[in-house]
Amino acid sequence: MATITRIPFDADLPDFAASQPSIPEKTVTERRQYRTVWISDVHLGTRGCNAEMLIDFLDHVDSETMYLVGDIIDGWKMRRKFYWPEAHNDILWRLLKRAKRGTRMVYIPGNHDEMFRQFTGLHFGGVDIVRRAIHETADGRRLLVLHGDEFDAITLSHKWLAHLGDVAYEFMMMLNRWVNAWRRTFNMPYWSLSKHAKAKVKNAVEFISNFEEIVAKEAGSRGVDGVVAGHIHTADYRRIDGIDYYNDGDWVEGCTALVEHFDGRMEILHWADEIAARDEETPADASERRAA
Ligand SMILES: [Mn+2]
Repeated sequence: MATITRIPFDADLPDFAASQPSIPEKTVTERRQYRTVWISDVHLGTRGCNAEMLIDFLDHVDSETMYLVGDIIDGWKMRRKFYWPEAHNDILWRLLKRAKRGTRMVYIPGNHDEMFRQFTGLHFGGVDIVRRAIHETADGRRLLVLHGDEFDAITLSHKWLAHLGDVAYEFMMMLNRWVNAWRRTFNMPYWSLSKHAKAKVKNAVEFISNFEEIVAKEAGSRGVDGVVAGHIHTADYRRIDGIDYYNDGDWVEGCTALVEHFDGRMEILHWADEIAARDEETPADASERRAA
């Protein structure tokens, strides 16, 4: 008589509820709570992505609502060369976990993850995918939230040119990694090369300020009080013609997030500085560093 072999259907298939990230979640006694968090330009799937820094951020910060303001996954780079270390999986795991824990997650795909734009209006794993959003702050301001490539004429009409810029940018990010690997050897804090380079190059400065003004003007014409964008990898707050312009920066070089406190006050968090400050707070760490 034939015996029936029971196939353990789900025994060896990992499922999200039971899975764990390769870098375990830090047990932080109390995560910093914010009303809202905005991050963008993470560029998962590229070497430029500062995954460890973002993982640290996600393990220390929580919010009622979180906006992923585009370029979270870099589909352009992935098409050229597949690169997907475990730490990048860990970030997706943490974002999905957040949705599961009850954070309202809103994903606004950018130009590097435009393949997700076709899913606009859908809801996946607790994450809403939208093209743009209106966020109402605790102090009653209405903010238009979008990625920002909509206003980048170069990106739209000459995609090849944007890709060329991408190669130069990639080279700069490689230098950034070398500089920082070297700095780490000497226990020096993280330093953003292109942040300093951008501030020195006149064209880059002009490009950034043009972008900011165009985005603010567009938001103003739509009757909102302000705008939150990403895309140009430059965290900033400016009041332009009565419109609040915010940019949440990136997790490639600047490692910044935009947060809203429970009273509606907005703040840009520079996570490298936060880590440095945290390290200084622990005397044990400091003495260890001195001894090294
Ligand atoms: Mn972008």
